[in-house]
Amino acid sequence: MRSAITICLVPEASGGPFVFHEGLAAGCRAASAAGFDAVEIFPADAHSFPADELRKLLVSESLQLAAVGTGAGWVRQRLSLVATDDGLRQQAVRFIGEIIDVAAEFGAPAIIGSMQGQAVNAASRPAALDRLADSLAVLATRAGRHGQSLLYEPLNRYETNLLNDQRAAAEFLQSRGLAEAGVKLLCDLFHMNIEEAAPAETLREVGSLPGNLIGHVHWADSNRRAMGLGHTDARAAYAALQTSGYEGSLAAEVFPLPSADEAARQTIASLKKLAAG
Ligand code: LER
Ligand code: MN
Repeated sequence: MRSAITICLVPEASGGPFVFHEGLAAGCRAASAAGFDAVEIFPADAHSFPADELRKLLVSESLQLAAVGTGAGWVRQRLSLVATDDGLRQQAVRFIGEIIDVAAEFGAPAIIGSMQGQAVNAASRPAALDRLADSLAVLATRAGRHGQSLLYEPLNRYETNLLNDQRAAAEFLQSRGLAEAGVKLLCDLFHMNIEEAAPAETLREVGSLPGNLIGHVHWADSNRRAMGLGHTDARAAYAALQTSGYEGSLAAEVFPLPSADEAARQTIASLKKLAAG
């Protein structure tokens, strides 16, 4: 499994659960110094994505790009894949599609987290899920043209009313033909701590489904601090991922607490300890 850490390039998301907020170069240098294999980037949009600078930094800092977030479309423009206004929904699909294209240049997938949006109320949830499925199908096709998967992230109930737990999301992806189209689950252990009865059990279960559905992991403790600073059973989660043959990234999407460097150091320490057995 590959270690990764988040770099946020969006000032409006400066209070968000990302470790580095001081620009791309500073983030890559700090990630490399802490010993990470890869970075996950949260850009403002595809047009401002610093592709040339990133290409150089990945070489000079010996890093890979693990994934690219799309949530700025929600944070800055309130775009969502389930918007009832079809024009807005198409704008959301376009926003993410463009990020899929730039991420693919680096061999990385895009993440659908906050951009999934929310149903207006319980009664409108089925229709919202239909819109989500239609949007994901279009985006999975676009990612597939680059040979990339698309990451769908179930969020906890305080952030969405669409799909909160991994099993429900897996069932959704399978029953709508989206798993087959290349949509994979992003398992965020912070959200899972809220929604799953036993996160490690769930990882084992969705990790054993046909098609290897786990595409990415946000490696966060129960309080959204670096792993080891909360009460998540990291060993059980790690063992479940090993059992399911997961070979992707464990990306620290956590608050920079007590400081960004300390969160980075703590994450690497937790991973080294687990890898050592
Ligand atoms: C995004 O990866 C995520 O986990 C959401 O909670 C949005 O912050
Ligand atoms: Mn996440």
